[in-house]
Amino acid sequence: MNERLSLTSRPRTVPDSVEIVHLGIGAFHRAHQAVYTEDAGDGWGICGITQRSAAVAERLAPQDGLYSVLVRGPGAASARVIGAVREVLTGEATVARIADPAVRIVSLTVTEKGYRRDPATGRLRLDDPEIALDLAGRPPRTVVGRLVAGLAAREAPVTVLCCDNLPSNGATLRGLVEEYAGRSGAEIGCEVAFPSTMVDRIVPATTPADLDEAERLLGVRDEGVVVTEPFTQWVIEDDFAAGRPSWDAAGAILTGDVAPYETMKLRLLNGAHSLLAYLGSDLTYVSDAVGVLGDLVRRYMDEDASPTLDVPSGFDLEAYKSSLLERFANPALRHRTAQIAMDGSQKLPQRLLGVVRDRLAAGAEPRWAALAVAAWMRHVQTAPELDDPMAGTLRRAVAGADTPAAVVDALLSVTDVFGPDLRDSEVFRRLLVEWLTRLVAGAPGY
Ligand code: CS2
Repeated sequence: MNERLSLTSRPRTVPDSVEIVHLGIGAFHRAHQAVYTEDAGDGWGICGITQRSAAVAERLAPQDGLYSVLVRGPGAASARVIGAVREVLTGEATVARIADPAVRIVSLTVTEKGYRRDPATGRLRLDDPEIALDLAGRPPRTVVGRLVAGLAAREAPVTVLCCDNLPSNGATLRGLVEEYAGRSGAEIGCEVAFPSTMVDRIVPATTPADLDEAERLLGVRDEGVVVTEPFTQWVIEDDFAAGRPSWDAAGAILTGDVAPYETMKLRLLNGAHSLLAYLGSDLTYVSDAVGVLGDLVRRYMDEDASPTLDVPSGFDLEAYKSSLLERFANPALRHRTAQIAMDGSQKLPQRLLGVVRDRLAAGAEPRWAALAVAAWMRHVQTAPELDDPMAGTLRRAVAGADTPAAVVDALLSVTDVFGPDLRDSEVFRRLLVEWLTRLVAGAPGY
């Protein structure tokens, strides 16, 4: 494949060893951490492990792990081939791969629901049937079960690097690992660091048109194309037990405290994304939705989210918010609102409900955040298929609720999402009922 590629699109390095095991080798990892790892230039190789389906392994194996990243900006598209992924395996391999002493980092992008945590408290869901089966002693199949078994089988120090959009993702994962290890009786003898990270790059699902575009640009057919935007950001807590690639040389920010970046990104980018996805659900793409709802997104950011943020010193918040709106408006990126709308129960707490809580505590009314939550409630009630791990609970809650107030009360009672504090907030309830009434009437009036 290499000789046919132009110099600029060839892999910069093709490592001959594996030091990173990555759980969840979907499009996001390949468009983000794998690119940083290659650009760091230290030759660290990645073993990617698929979580739910073998499709990525089947697509990448015949290509020797090589795949291309197609960048679609407002200008011309570009494509380059990444060589950092050296092995692609399926889930059963996880424990043995983590146990390998040559491995120094285990990173994860398994989506919010992959952790099987309680969305409101962040704690492991012991009533999750798969967690219960793992704890009962079968060879583990859950991410946390496999991670614990792998860590228990090692002696050499290792870093577990969570790259999902969860609050305090490193500490959260440490809590899940400790809880699971305690309950399963697993003994983790090696030193393990759990730094937190903030990851950012919009990565829509790849379409057949993306495969064709990459082929046109590269001159070779790649079945493993991932498509993304020009922007990329990675902020990492610099706390590693066994070294790391020079990700800083590739543009990552290594810092002592990720929290301010993480809260800002979750509440501004992801919060706005969810607002667009639920309120703009009749529009297929985010770029169309932001064309119609851009002013409202700006009001959510300015009036609700911004006052809750602890902005890192020297950081230009206004420029950041404007850049988000520009990124959302990128017409070349066919990012479907439906892709963002899935798994709302797992996303709402860190994206919108933290904003709601902080504004209520300050005596303010989080109008726009409440509108986004009301739009999610409408989605729960009316979506032809609700793609959410809590779909059963949510649909049962709204079955028979025949007024907006009844729907609001039924969903607020799902304390796994809202917690008892928001369930009992009169102000929040009133805002939700007002908005849902207007949404149902088809006259939102914002
Ligand atoms: C999106 C994110 O699908 C979603 O829920 O909000 O995947 C978003 O595109 C990324 O976090 C951007 O960094």
